[in-house]
Amino acid sequence: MRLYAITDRSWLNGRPFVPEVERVLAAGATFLQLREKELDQASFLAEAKELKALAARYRVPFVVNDSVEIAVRIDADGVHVGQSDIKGRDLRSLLGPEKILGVSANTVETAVRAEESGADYIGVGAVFGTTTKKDAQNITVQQLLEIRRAVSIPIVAIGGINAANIGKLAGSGIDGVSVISAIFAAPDPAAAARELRALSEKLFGGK
Ligand code: TZP
Ligand code: MG
Repeated sequence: MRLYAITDRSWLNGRPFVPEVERVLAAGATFLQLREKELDQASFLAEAKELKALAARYRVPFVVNDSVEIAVRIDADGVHVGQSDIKGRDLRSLLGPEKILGVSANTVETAVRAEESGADYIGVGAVFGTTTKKDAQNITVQQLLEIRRAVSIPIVAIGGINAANIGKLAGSGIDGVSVISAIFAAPDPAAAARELRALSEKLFGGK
């Protein structure tokens, strides 16, 4: 979970998508999520298949955002869902016991419920200001600590994390960071990923 990269082609300014993702994997991303809010379903499906094969070559787990149906259909390693994607469904049953289930949670209550429902990890944020997700609610490092104490599954922090502010998460007990724009909007996404991976290892690797 140390450097969890989430795709968002809108930050790439037309630069080719799959080659950039491959460079980010080669540079040390440890987890990959396809999250493309603007793609139609057919394109999302095609891209998901392509990234699944790519991530497998780098031995990095690959999950798709939002849709457990697509995750199952392409036999992804798993799915990452937000609270609004759950809708009272038993996603663990739909996904099967071996797959990765990630859930976004930014309160103790939703985090505990996610763990009880079979989540393998939770994503918590936004820990810093972000423009990537317009409706992201900010949480404090104190709230992050409270969530850390309430669950025992791995936690990745998300939201506005970059090389300049990642140090503020030291001591929060997280397992790693989840990053979109600090990687994909960087002039050199691979270099950004390399730097973030090194920082994340230093800050969160000693547990
Ligand atoms: N969930 C909470 S904040 C966020 C998501 C998907 C956006 C993270 O993107 P960035 O660019 O790393 O701030
Ligand atoms: Mg969602």
